Amino acid sequence: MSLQRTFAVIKPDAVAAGNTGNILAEIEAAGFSIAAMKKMHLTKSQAEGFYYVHKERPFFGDLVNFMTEGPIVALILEKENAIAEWRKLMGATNPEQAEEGTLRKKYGANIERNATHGSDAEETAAFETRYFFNAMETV
Ligand code: RTP
Ligand code: MG
Repeated sequence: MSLQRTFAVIKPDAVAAGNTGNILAEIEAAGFSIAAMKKMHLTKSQAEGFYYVHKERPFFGDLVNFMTEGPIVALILEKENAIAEWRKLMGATNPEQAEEGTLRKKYGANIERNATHGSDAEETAAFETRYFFNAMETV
Protein backbone atom coordinates (compact mmCIF):
# COMPACT_ATOMS: atom_id res chain seq x y z
CA MET A 1 0.00 0.00 0.00
CA SER A 2 1.48 3.37 -0.98
CA LEU A 3 1.12 6.67 0.81
CA GLN A 4 -2.40 8.03 0.80
CA ARG A 5 -3.91 11.35 1.87
CA THR A 6 -7.13 12.02 3.70
CA PHE A 7 -8.99 15.10 4.80
CA ALA A 8 -9.60 15.63 8.53
CA VAL A 9 -11.24 18.24 10.73
CA ILE A 10 -10.87 19.03 14.40
CA LYS A 11 -14.46 20.11 15.03
CA PRO A 12 -15.62 23.21 16.98
CA ASP A 13 -16.28 21.29 20.21
CA ALA A 14 -12.71 19.98 20.41
CA VAL A 15 -11.15 23.32 19.40
CA ALA A 16 -13.22 25.21 21.99
CA ALA A 17 -12.34 22.69 24.70
CA GLY A 18 -8.62 23.30 24.10
CA ASN A 19 -7.97 19.86 22.63
CA THR A 20 -6.35 20.96 19.35
CA GLY A 21 -2.82 20.35 20.63
CA ASN A 22 -3.66 16.97 22.16
CA ILE A 23 -5.29 15.77 18.96
CA LEU A 24 -2.41 17.02 16.77
CA ALA A 25 0.04 15.21 19.06
CA GLU A 26 -1.96 11.98 18.71
CA ILE A 27 -2.06 12.40 14.93
CA GLU A 28 1.74 12.65 14.77
CA ALA A 29 2.29 9.88 17.34
CA ALA A 30 0.13 7.60 15.17
CA GLY A 31 2.49 8.14 12.25
CA PHE A 32 0.54 10.60 10.12
CA SER A 33 2.34 13.51 8.57
CA ILE A 34 0.46 16.81 8.29
CA ALA A 35 0.48 17.92 4.64
CA ALA A 36 -1.71 20.99 5.21
CA MET A 37 -3.36 22.69 8.16
CA LYS A 38 -5.46 25.79 8.78
CA LYS A 39 -7.77 27.21 11.42
CA MET A 40 -10.98 28.77 10.14
CA HIS A 41 -14.52 29.67 11.16
CA LEU A 42 -16.95 28.25 8.59
CA THR A 43 -19.93 30.25 7.37
CA LYS A 44 -23.31 28.52 7.15
CA SER A 45 -23.08 28.12 3.38
CA GLN A 46 -19.51 26.78 3.59
CA ALA A 47 -20.63 24.16 6.14
CA GLU A 48 -23.69 23.26 4.03
CA GLY A 49 -21.42 22.72 1.01
CA PHE A 50 -19.03 20.55 2.98
CA TYR A 51 -21.82 18.31 4.30
CA TYR A 52 -24.08 18.49 1.20
CA VAL A 53 -24.26 14.64 1.07
CA HIS A 54 -26.24 14.82 4.32
CA LYS A 55 -28.63 17.58 3.22
CA GLU A 56 -31.73 15.36 3.32
CA ARG A 57 -30.86 13.89 6.73
CA PRO A 58 -32.91 14.99 9.77
CA PHE A 59 -29.77 16.10 11.62
CA PHE A 60 -28.49 18.35 8.79
CA GLY A 61 -29.60 21.68 10.30
CA ASP A 62 -28.18 20.85 13.73
CA LEU A 63 -24.94 19.64 12.15
CA VAL A 64 -24.51 22.90 10.21
CA ASN A 65 -25.20 24.95 13.35
CA PHE A 66 -22.64 22.90 15.27
CA MET A 67 -19.96 23.16 12.59
CA THR A 68 -20.34 26.95 12.44
CA GLU A 69 -20.48 27.66 16.19
CA GLY A 70 -16.73 28.28 16.42
CA PRO A 71 -13.42 27.72 14.65
CA ILE A 72 -12.30 24.38 13.27
CA VAL A 73 -8.88 23.08 12.25
CA ALA A 74 -8.82 21.60 8.74
CA LEU A 75 -6.04 19.13 7.89
CA ILE A 76 -4.67 16.97 5.14
CA LEU A 77 -3.08 13.87 6.66
CA GLU A 78 -0.68 11.51 4.92
CA LYS A 79 0.11 7.92 5.79
CA GLU A 80 -0.10 4.46 4.27
CA ASN A 81 -3.80 3.62 4.04
CA ALA A 82 -4.57 7.06 5.55
CA ILE A 83 -8.33 7.09 4.96
CA ALA A 84 -9.00 3.88 6.90
CA GLU A 85 -6.23 4.53 9.44
CA TRP A 86 -7.61 7.97 10.34
CA ARG A 87 -11.15 6.61 10.72
CA LYS A 88 -9.73 3.90 13.00
CA LEU A 89 -7.94 6.49 15.17
CA MET A 90 -11.17 8.57 15.37
CA GLY A 91 -13.39 5.65 16.36
CA ALA A 92 -17.13 5.22 15.76
CA THR A 93 -19.33 8.23 14.92
CA ASN A 94 -21.06 7.91 18.29
CA PRO A 95 -18.44 8.33 21.07
CA GLU A 96 -20.48 6.00 23.29
CA GLN A 97 -19.84 3.22 20.78
CA ALA A 98 -16.25 4.19 20.01
CA GLU A 99 -13.42 1.95 21.20
CA GLU A 100 -11.34 2.90 24.22
CA GLY A 101 -8.37 5.02 23.26
CA THR A 102 -9.97 6.51 20.13
CA LEU A 103 -10.22 10.27 19.66
CA ARG A 104 -14.00 10.34 19.68
CA LYS A 105 -14.09 8.25 22.86
CA LYS A 106 -11.66 10.63 24.56
CA TYR A 107 -12.76 13.97 23.19
CA GLY A 108 -16.32 13.52 21.85
CA ALA A 109 -19.49 14.17 23.84
CA ASN A 110 -22.28 12.64 21.72
CA ILE A 111 -23.16 11.46 18.20
CA GLU A 112 -23.12 15.04 16.88
CA ARG A 113 -20.41 16.68 19.00
CA ASN A 114 -17.82 14.04 18.22
CA ALA A 115 -14.57 16.04 18.02
CA THR A 116 -13.26 15.03 14.60
CA HIS A 117 -14.16 14.37 10.97
CA GLY A 118 -12.53 12.09 8.43
CA SER A 119 -13.23 11.38 4.77
CA ASP A 120 -14.87 8.00 4.19
CA ALA A 121 -13.52 7.14 0.71
CA GLU A 122 -11.04 8.27 -1.97
CA GLU A 123 -13.69 10.29 -3.82
CA THR A 124 -14.85 12.15 -0.70
CA ALA A 125 -11.23 12.75 0.34
CA ALA A 126 -10.56 14.31 -3.08
CA PHE A 127 -13.67 16.51 -2.92
CA GLU A 128 -13.13 17.61 0.68
CA THR A 129 -9.42 18.31 0.18
CA ARG A 130 -10.13 20.56 -2.81
CA TYR A 131 -13.04 22.22 -0.98
CA PHE A 132 -10.71 23.41 1.80
CA PHE A 133 -7.21 23.69 0.33
CA ASN A 134 -5.62 24.88 -2.89
CA ALA A 135 -2.35 23.49 -4.23
CA MET A 136 -0.19 26.27 -2.75
CA GLU A 137 -1.50 25.54 0.77
CA THR A 138 -0.46 21.89 0.58
CA VAL A 139 3.01 20.43 1.11
P1 RTP B 1 -17.72 12.57 9.74
O1 RTP B 1 -18.30 12.60 8.34
O2 RTP B 1 -17.92 13.86 10.49
O3 RTP B 1 -16.30 12.11 9.76
O4 RTP B 1 -18.49 11.48 10.60
P2 RTP B 1 -18.96 10.02 10.19
O5 RTP B 1 -18.55 9.73 8.76
O6 RTP B 1 -18.51 9.10 11.26
O7 RTP B 1 -20.53 10.19 10.27
P3 RTP B 1 -21.58 10.72 9.17
O8 RTP B 1 -22.66 9.72 9.09
O9 RTP B 1 -20.87 11.13 7.92
O10 RTP B 1 -22.17 12.01 9.88
C1 RTP B 1 -21.55 13.26 9.76
C2 RTP B 1 -21.62 13.96 11.08
O11 RTP B 1 -22.96 14.34 11.37
C3 RTP B 1 -23.19 14.31 12.77
N1 RTP B 1 -24.27 13.38 13.06
N2 RTP B 1 -25.27 13.67 13.85
N3 RTP B 1 -27.67 13.60 15.35
C4 RTP B 1 -27.31 12.53 14.66
O12 RTP B 1 -27.94 11.50 14.62
C5 RTP B 1 -26.06 12.61 13.88
N4 RTP B 1 -25.57 11.64 13.13
C6 RTP B 1 -24.43 12.14 12.60
C7 RTP B 1 -21.88 13.89 13.43
O13 RTP B 1 -21.15 15.08 13.76
C8 RTP B 1 -21.21 13.13 12.31
O14 RTP B 1 -19.82 13.06 12.49
MG1 MG C 1 -18.95 11.04 7.16
